[in-house]
Amino acid sequence: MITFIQKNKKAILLTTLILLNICVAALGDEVARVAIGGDKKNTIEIKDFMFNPQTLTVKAGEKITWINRDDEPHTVVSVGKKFAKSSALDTDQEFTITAGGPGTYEYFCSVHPKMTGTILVEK
Ligand SMILES: [Cu+2]
Repeated sequence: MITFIQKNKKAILLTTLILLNICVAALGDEVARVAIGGDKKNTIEIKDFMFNPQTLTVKAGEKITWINRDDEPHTVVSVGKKFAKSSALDTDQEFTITAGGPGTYEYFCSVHPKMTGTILVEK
């Protein structure tokens, strides 16, 4: 009888450990996904002479990154010079700013002024 209980306890302990392990593995996966998502979250792709997304909503203090996926050089220039402008971005080159206070920030590409985009900064 004692032996049976002990075996049973071992089985329960083992099952608990396995379940715990699965939980930790799942959690680790989730954390990794969030980290990747965090990186990509405020990214604006420049492709086919367009900023995508055209309007991006972020929170004050968050980072915003543009990445040029075209073979043409593009720039990011703030209307009214509300943030520093980029240099001419080559293919796959990135440009990052930190969002300022709440408001609407319009920008364009100085090489192709018809290319425009908007950043909405929330509190
Ligand atoms: Cu351009």
